Parts: sequence; structure tokens; C-alpha cells
Amino acid sequence: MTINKSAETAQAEALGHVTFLDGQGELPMIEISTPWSTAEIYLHGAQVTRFKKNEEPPLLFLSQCSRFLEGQPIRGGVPVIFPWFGPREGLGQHGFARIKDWDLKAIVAAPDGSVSVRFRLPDYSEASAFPPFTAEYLVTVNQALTLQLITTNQSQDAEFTFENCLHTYFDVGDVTAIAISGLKGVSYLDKTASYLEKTETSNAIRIASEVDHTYQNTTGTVEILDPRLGRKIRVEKQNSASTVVWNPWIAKSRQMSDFGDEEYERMICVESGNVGCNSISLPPGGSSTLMVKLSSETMK
Ligand code: TA6
Repeated sequence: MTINKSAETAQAEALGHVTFLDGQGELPMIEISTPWSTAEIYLHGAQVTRFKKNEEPPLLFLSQCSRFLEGQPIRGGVPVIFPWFGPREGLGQHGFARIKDWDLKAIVAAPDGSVSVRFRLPDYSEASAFPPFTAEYLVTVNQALTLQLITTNQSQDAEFTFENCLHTYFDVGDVTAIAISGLKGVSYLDKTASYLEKTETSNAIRIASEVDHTYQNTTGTVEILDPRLGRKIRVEKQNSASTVVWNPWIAKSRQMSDFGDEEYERMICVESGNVGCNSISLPPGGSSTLMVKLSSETMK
């Protein structure tokens, strides 16, 4: 892992928009401040662990019990899931990008105060199972948090098939009081029912038990109404055909050693990517950018 302090990065640092710290577990962390918000990003997994608008509670959930260890995922924020989603025979769940250190390539502070941070996934041995590829990740912090995962097939002759997902954990006041809209009529695989295919019938999805739904062929915006925190969260996306909604509820929470037994009450995952039947196949030289824009507004 390298921290490439380009002239732009040094300028952003000098302007007070960027601070380099040792975060939890002594892992290198970048603290970003803008006129509207603050954010924290670890080089471990290029993981955004905090985004907070100045006048709101944090937008992202981070478990109090998360590990901050090389080779282990951070539980919360926005894990970068790549190049596969879910379990894979003999390999870890959710790919290797989230448990590897990414190189910091540049930090740019725009004249309006927005700050963009660009990471690149180094060429790890785990990538040898795939055709040559590059993965870059651009995090833009301003009134919103915009994430772009850019994957390019560097092979001269082989197709590169992969899954990607920005596995976002949102902080909510009380998960039983939220309503999730934007998925009515969409087919989904229900992991809690042996991946049985169903169709969403509600435009106000409520959480009252474990929920683990992979919605397929859906490109729309999802909103989370949170009456307890008095805000609406918006999840807009481009080049994403899958949305995953997950809350572990009581039993699963107790089984997760890096997650508090009651923390399910304060979080919901709404994840945007391309998984399962929506996996991506890039031709030689092809490139694909998964873009997710996370924003919020107070509920009138
Ligand atoms: O996002 C849905 C999911 O695939 C769930 O099934 C659950 O496994 C979750 O991801 C968390 O996975 P992790 O490997 O981070 O514990």
C-alpha cells in the first residue's frame, strides 16, 4: 500500500480538507472535511467508514464491535465487494477487495470545497485467478457521498466476468420504524427462504425479521424513510442492475462476533451493484463504472 502524496494531495492537506491519521487498529485512515460534511476512509478496503453532513446524524452505520485487522472486513460503512459477491467455494465471502489495502493515488480539493479521493487496487496474487484487470475507486465528498468503482479488462483476448457491490450500511433511528421504497414489482431472491424467487409487492418495505433480498434487474433509486431520525435517505445509482436489502435481525446478530447483539436495531443495508444474474462480462479492453450517490434530506 502506498500513499502517493501528489502535489494536489499536498494542496488538499494544506487547505485543511484532508488529514492522514492512524485509525482504529492503527490502520491508516484519511479524514476529509468539506463545507457541508466530514468523512473517514481507510486504505484497508478503500472503505468509507463515516460520512456525516454537518447538521445531521452520521449517514453510515459502523459496528462498535468491528475488527480493524489486516485480512479482515470492517463491519459497516461501505465495503467494496469485488470481484465476486456472496460465498465462493474455497474462497472468502464477498471477494478480496474489501480485505486488501488499496493504494491512494490522488486527493483533489475542488474550488467549491468538494474533495475527491482516488484509490487503485494493487495487483494481488488473488487476482491471478482472473484475466488481467484494473480496479479504481473514486470517492467524492460534498453535500452527498458519491462512489465510483471503475473496472477495466486489461486482457488482450479474454472476457472478464465479475460481480461488484457497494455494500452500504445506513444508520437508522429504529429499523422497525423505517420504510424502504423504490422496489415495488421487482423480482428478488430471498436468501432466508433458500433463495426462492419472489416479487416485491410493497412500496413501503418494513423490517420486522431477518431480511436478505437480492433484487434483480432494477436500476431505480431507492429511498429510506426514517421517521425516528427525521430524514429521508436516497440511494441513486448508475450501471447497477442489482439492489440488496439486508438486516440480520436477532439470531444472525448474535452469531456475528464483529456485530453487537442489538445493533440490528440501528442499521439497514441497501447495497447497489451487479450480482448473480446481473454479473458483468467485459470484453478485452472494456470498462464499467458502478456509480452510487448517497444523499439525505430532513423529512418535512
Ligand atoms: O448483503 C447481504 C449478505 O450477503 C448477507 O447474506 C450477509 O452475509 C451480509 O452480506 C454480510 O456478509 P459478511 O461477509 O460481511 O458478513
